[in-house]
Amino acid sequence: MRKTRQTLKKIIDVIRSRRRFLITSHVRLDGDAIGSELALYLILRDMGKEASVYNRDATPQMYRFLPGSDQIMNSMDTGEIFDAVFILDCSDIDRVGEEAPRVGAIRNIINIDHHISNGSFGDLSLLDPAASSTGELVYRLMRELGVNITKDVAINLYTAILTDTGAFRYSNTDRRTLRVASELVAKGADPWWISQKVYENHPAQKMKLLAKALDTMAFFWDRKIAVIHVTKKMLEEAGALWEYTEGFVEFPRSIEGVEVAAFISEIGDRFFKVSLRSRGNIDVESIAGAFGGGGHHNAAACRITGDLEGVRKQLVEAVISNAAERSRRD
Ligand SMILES: [Mn+2]
Repeated sequence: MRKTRQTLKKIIDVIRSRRRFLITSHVRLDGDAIGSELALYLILRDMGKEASVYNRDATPQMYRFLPGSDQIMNSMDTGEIFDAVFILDCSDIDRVGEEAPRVGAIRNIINIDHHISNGSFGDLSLLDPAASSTGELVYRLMRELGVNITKDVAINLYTAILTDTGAFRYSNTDRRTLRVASELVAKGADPWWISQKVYENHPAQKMKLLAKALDTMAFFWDRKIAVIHVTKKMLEEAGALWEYTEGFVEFPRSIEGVEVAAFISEIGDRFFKVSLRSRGNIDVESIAGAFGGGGHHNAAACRITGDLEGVRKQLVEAVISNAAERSRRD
C-alpha cells in the first residue's frame, strides 16, 4: 500500500513536469482498455497537456459512444516525440502490438495494470491485482491528482469498470469497486444509458454468430469443462466481425456445473486464441501461463498453435492436469 502511494506520487510528478503524453493499450481492445485510455486522455487535456491515444486495433463499434473515442489514432506518426507513455491494462509491453518497440523506446514508461501476471515493465508500475480493472486504478490516480472528474471522464471510467467486472457480477467486484462506481454515477455516468450502449446494442450478425458458436458446445470431464469455438469460416458465414465475439465465453461459463469454460477462436492459420473462465478454485491464469498467456485467477487467455481438434485436446488435458495437481497439493 505504501509502495503504491509512492508510485502514485511519482506518476503525478511525471504528469506535472512533462507536457507530451502518449496513451496506449493492448491489441483486441476491450472496454477497460479504451475507457481507461480515454479517461486519462481527457484529464491530461483538461490539465493543458498534449495527449494522444494510439491503439493498433480500431475501436470496436460498441465502444464508439465513449467520449473522446473519435480522437484515437490507429497509426503512429514517425516524427512525433513524447515525454512519457502510459501503457494501460497490458500485462506485457508486447501486448501493444507491432509498435511495442517504438513505444518501449519512449523515455518515461508508466505501466498501469491489474493483471496478476504483469511483470512490472517500464519505469513506473502502478499494479494492483486486487483492483477490479485498470479503470479503477486510473480513478485512484485521478483522486490523487486532485483533478475534477467531468461527466465525460466518469462515463469512460464507469464503462471500464462495468465491462471488466461483467456488469458487477465477477469475483473482482467488491465494496471498493461499487463505491468507485457510485462516485462516478455522482459525477454524471448514467448506468442505464451506458448499459444500453454496451449490452443492448448488438448487431444482428453477432447473434447469428453466437448461435453458430453455441452449436459447437462440447463438454469434457464430467461436464465440468465446456468449450465453444468460432472459426474464420463461421465469422464469414454470419457476416460478423471478430470483435463481436467479446463475451461469448460467458455462455459456457453460465452453465450449471461448469467449472471451466473456454472459447477458442481462429486468429490465423493453425493459430487460435483461447479465452478461459473459471469459477471457484481452478486457476485459469496458471493454465494460460503454461501456454505462454496470462490473466487472472478466474479469467485468462493464451494462444495455441495446431488444428482445432488438437488445440481443444491440449487445453482440456491442461485443465484436468492442473486440477489434479492442485488436489494433490491441497
Ligand atoms: Mn482490464
